[in-house]
Amino acid sequence: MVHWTAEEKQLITSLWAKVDVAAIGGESLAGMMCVYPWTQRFFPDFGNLSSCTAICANPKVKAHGKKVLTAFGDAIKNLDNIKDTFAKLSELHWEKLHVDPENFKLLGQVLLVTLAGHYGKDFTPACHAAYQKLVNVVSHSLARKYH
Ligand code: HNI
Repeated sequence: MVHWTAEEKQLITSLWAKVDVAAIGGESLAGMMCVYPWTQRFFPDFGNLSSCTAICANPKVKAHGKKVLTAFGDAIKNLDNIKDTFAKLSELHWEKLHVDPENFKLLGQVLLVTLAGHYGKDFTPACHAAYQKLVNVVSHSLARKYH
């Protein structure tokens, strides 16, 4: 099980309190689809993904990004129990969606870059390290039910 120091918890929750979940979620998901275009194939019903401009303006991408980042918020509320929190989501991504878990890492990295871009001053090296650990744990937990 992961151990979080009091400082890490504090860094994560205090930045999270400032995060605009809809904006950052939409931008992160859109960023992943632009930078790693093969990830688009998981979203065949999302409409126009023909360019980065189209992806960034796509309302389905925005809405789904918000949903994904809301789930990150659930992880933050349950830092000591992320695995159980994501058990159902892990099953869904494996059994129904067939998302390769490598993609969880890609989204995690784009999320870090997006947070740095928006909250630069608050996104200190220590905060960055805590969030790197968080995205690693999230991607691990989502991959747990894979077999
Ligand atoms: Ni993901 C659906 C959370 C990464 C592809 N995903 C969800 C839902 C949540 C969610 C929440 C909605 C579930 C429901 O409807 O019950 N996804 C997360 C989280 C991550 C993540 C927290 C973090 C790394 N998902 C990814 C990645 C991909 C992905 C990296 C593909 C590249 N997810 C999907 C797809 C769906 C989905 C596809 C279904 C979308 C739809 O059509 O509604």
